[in-house]
Amino acid sequence: MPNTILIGAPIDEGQRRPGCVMGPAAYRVAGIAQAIHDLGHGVEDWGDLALPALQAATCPNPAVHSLAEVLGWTEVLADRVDDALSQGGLPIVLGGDHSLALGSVAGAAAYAARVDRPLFLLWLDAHSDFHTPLTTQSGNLHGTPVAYIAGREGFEAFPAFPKPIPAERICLYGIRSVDPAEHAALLKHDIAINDMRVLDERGIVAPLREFLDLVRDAGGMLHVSLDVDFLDPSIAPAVGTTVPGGTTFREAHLVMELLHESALVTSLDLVELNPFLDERSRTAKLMVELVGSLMGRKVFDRPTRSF
Ligand code: 4U7
Ligand code: MN
Ligand code: MN
Ligand code: MN
Repeated sequence: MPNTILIGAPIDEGQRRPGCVMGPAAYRVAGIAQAIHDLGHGVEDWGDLALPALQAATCPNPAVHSLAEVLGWTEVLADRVDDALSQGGLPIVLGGDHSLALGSVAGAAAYAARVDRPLFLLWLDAHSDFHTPLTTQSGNLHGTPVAYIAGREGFEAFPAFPKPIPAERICLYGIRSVDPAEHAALLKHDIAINDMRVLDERGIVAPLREFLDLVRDAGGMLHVSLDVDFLDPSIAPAVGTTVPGGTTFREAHLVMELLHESALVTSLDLVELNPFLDERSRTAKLMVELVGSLMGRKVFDRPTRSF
């Protein structure tokens, strides 16, 4: 496995519940670097990114707020994630709200385009995040990254997305809250939508394996974006946008274990942790444990899979 590179992204501007700014610090206090190191991987911590000088930006939708800030974060993150991949590292972006994925995935896409490999996206989230700045009613840009990544119109204020990811290479997983405008747009795109209804019926393994097979067959890179609200609020309360009916402790670990086994993940976001809303750090600790499973921690280390 490549060296892990931690990139702190204390972004709070993509939504309105202050606290995600403390996310990177909470992950460090919860021991994310040590946990990865203990699994035998190299770890570099690049510290927290800073917001660059703001450029004026406007959007026809008056609901949209903090556009200039989100734009600034997008540019700096794209650059740093691209740098980390170019150095042969596995970037883990410590958020910060989900608007950071506008930048992290843009950076991964720029790198993938340069090395001429297809990029795939696994979106672990309660929400589809398929609004554009023109359709969002809340005006919170953390609800827009999948649309940007898929190349939808409405992002004129943003840098052109390096090479939009075709719908067939995007997998939404765990969703259970989709706004009408997102729903209408998703019907026009061939994105794999594994909502909780699908996962309840099929279980969480089969749909994930199908997607991972696509990535493997294509020799692809895989960006995973893990929103805290993918998890059920009963196990992960530290998030501003809780939605009941999320994945359980074991389901979430199993997703991470399968991802580890696949050896396909090339970059990762940890987003939406709001430590101000946590209960005795349990959400931050759970997120670090999930990273442990992704990096190879097992309940029992069988030499072969003969069970
Ligand atoms: B997250 C929402 F209205 N769709 O647009 C919106 F339900 O990154 C929520 O997944 C977006 O947490 C949630 O504000 C964004 C809302
Ligand atoms: Mn650079
Ligand atoms: Mn999200
Ligand atoms: Mn969400």
